[in-house]
Amino acid sequence: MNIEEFVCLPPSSFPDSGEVTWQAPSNIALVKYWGKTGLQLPANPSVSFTLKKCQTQTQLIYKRSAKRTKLPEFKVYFEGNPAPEFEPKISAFLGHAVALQPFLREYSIEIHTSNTFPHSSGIASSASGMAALACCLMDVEKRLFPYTSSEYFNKKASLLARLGSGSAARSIEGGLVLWGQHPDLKRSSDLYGIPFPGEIAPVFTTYQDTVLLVDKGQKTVSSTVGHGLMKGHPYAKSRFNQARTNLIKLGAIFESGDLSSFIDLVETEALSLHAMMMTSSPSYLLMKSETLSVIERIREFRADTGVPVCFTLDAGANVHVLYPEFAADKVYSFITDSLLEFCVNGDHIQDCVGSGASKIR
Ligand code: 2P0
Repeated sequence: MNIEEFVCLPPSSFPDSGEVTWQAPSNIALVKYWGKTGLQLPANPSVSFTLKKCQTQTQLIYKRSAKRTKLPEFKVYFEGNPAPEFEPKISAFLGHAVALQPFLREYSIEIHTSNTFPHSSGIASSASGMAALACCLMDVEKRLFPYTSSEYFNKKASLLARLGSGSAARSIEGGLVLWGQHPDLKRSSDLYGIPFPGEIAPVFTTYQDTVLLVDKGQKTVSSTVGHGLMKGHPYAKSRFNQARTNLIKLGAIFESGDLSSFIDLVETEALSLHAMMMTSSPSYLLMKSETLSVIERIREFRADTGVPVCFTLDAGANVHVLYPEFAADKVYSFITDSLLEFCVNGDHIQDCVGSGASKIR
């Protein structure tokens, strides 16, 4: 589909007011999106696990305005308090949304949002936050156009979320989500995320992710700036090709359930992402010494015990420890005994694969 096909026609009538609440999860990429073009289009396709516990819940209250405006008037509240610091990002997001949902110009809106994970945890909430808001907007669209199919709802919610934050495109669907066009993967699109096409071995449907909070500080370089530094990066072309190749390899691994190949590929992706940061101009480092200590301990434990545990990294210092459910007891003892000492106050989040965005009311 082209983006033009997602533009709403004028509805036959406008409700005076309404409210809706959705929650959407965070996700952790296995093949990383790093570098973009145009309007939040990815330079390479990516795939992620949808998470279950790290969620944003958003209530949207909408009222018909006295006059049509260029952008809907809006107010944002975070955990019950006015949150003007979110306004620039939401204003930019709504600017994109009105182009696809012109009916929004008829309304003023209130956005009340909160996270299930602590906001000072260093876990990015842009993916879950933009996905939850996009689902609320799609819910209003469905009220105006009741024949909207659930497939169209999800695709357009993902597309809207992507315009707010690229990785948010992968926070609508559950399980393993593919975002970005690949010639060998049917129905893949740069515009929105879809459930990963192909067979998925059962082991990957209940995978565990313990997020180790080794650093809760503000990142020195934002992801948006980091993506921008891939323009003119000396290794960009090789990196985008590596990601495309890894995606196809991972598709075969999803089918076979080969955990040792999974571990090798996922760790290579994580370190390749950070290698791009370290070789950008200007160069920068988001890993901390604790990040490296955790990685070394995971590799030692795996070599000593044969337990199939591995790590991945987001654009930050925190470590996602990934392992199959059958190894959960052994890995959790290892985490408690050997890894929590590197976390701020021992803080960590115990998460696993989840089922995607859902309507609360
Ligand atoms: C990802 N990350 O695939 C990659 C890997 C973090 C590490 O996309 O500028 O918040 O809003 O598109 O999506 C984080 O960047 O950046 C990210 P924008 P986003 O998840």
